[in-house]
Amino acid sequence: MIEFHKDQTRCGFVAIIGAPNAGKSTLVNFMVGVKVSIVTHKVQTTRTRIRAITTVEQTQIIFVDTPGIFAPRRRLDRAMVNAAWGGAADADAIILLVDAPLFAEALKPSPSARARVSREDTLKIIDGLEKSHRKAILAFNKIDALPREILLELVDTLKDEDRFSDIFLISAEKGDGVSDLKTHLAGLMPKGPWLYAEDQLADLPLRMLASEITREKLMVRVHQELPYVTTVETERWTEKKDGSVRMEQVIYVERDSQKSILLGKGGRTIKEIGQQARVDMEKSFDRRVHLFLFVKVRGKWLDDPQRYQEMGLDFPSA
Ligand SMILES: Nc1nc2c(ncn2[C@@H]2O[C@H](COP(=O)(O)OP(=O)(O)OP(=O)(O)O)[C@@H](O)[C@H]2O)c(=O)[nH]1
Ligand SMILES: [Mg+2]
Repeated sequence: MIEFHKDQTRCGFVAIIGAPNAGKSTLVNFMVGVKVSIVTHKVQTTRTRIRAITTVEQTQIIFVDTPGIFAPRRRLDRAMVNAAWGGAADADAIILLVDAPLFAEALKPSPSARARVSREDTLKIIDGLEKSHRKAILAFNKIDALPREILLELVDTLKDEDRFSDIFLISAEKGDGVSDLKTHLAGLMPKGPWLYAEDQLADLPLRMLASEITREKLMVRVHQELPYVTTVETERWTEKKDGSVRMEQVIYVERDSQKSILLGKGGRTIKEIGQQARVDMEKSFDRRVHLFLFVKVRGKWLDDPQRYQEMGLDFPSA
């Protein structure tokens, strides 16, 4: 049991790292009890570090959600992976989150490419921890989707790895094991004053959260056709007298053909995306939202430093 003295506060950072799609953002959202980071069934959803804050008794824990770590190819990939490792470097504790069902599948005779890649990404992250002399808490996620005996076999394959201080079995979606993990983390945080107000849940400008909400809807709706070539920016945010907000967002794509896909027949696709985003924004901001979406073709936005800055990423030189 952790003992808190009345006048003694603790505060620290917990970075959650892992292969794409492991459930990092789902876990962060569950930990703080609200959705601060977008979640999709696709890999490479999170693009930058997102801080979410929770307070357990005298302890404030700042969770740092990070982009998935994978073998980067494009400039944007590199910026994302750098951001993830940067989050780990600054943290008081690191959780390596593993998609347990996918990791188990990779051990079978003929695994899917997706399972193989995810496992390789995870093993490379363990190497990276080794190189930076950091220990991590290993958390197998999605245990709701895996039989117990397979899970125990899985734990066996990594339990002797000396990079791990502890192993937790959790379901970030259902919440199994999450409160034990949270209590454990609270005990690891260093003494010090809180960095955020007790009721603050995230450290992300509202405009950016609004952009992220639209990007989530976009990824789910047109991801098949437009893999990773869009970015969303909130250009105008106007407070109205009646308490509502009028927002103008720009979705950048690289080519005209991508713009047509995004618009859809008679503008139907973009309209649907806008409606879904607006509903979520109204929930998150607790007010009426008038959302206007514009699609701009900006060839090579993936090589434009300004776009990276808007995403909260450093621009890698090559
Ligand atoms: N069954 C099950 N699915 C989960 C669980 N946690 C997350 N998921 C699903 O896994 C998918 C990926 O979740 P995310 O939270 O976006 O994963 P991520 O690690 O943040 O992904 P990136 O940001 O792309 O690196 C989503 O479809 C989630 O609903 C879980 O505990 N059980
Ligand atoms: Mg994520």
